[in-house]
Amino acid sequence: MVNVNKQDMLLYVVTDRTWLGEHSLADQVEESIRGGATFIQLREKNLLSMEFLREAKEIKAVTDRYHIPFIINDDVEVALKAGADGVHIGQGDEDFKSVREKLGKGKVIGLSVHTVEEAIRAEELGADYIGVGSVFTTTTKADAAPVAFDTLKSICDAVSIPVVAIGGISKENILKLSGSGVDGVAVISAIFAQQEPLKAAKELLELSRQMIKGSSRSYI
Ligand code: TZP
Ligand code: MG
Repeated sequence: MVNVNKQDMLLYVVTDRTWLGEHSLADQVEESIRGGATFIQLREKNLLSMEFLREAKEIKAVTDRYHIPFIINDDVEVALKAGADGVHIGQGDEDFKSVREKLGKGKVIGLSVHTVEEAIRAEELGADYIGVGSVFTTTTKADAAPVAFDTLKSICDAVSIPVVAIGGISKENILKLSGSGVDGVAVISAIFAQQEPLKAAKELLELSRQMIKGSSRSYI
């Protein structure tokens, strides 16, 4: 049983193997956690199930050691078999209710939303948190639709579950999210495309803390 807190969203790290070089994903994930990552999502778009599962187990061994929540993008079967804390799904993925039935109540389901209506619906459905983006321009996800600051703010005002912003967030622009009400940032390239993921995570965590200060949403 895992409860997602707003603090877990501070530095939400989504994996990507594009920039690994000679490093292993598990090592880079560990570096990001040592730097301050508060949540890990394993995101694989091109792996076969067997390999995905093997990797999920490997990353889970790392997140377990540091007691960091660990979830899987899209694949409910892999999440269950690997003993992950849950899944993250998008609007076009498997139906929320069917995912909840398969996972059970004790697991985390994060849902991507782009509008206030989708956000309210996500909360009604029982999503544990929502991801909102793309808040800035990104090249990491080809079909990422932009979400304006005002929409992001309206979404944060409309729900009480944790909200994490995603898309093109870097140490250069993260403070532009101040005042939106988000509880943290989800990042890929700002960690995995960096020479030193540990250092990058450290800087981003500090900036994320600064960014959420003065947030209009109260901490429970
Ligand atoms: N969903 C919306 S934007 C995005 C995803 C998965 C990509 C985020 O990657 P980056 O490198 O942090 O822009
Ligand atoms: Mg998806």
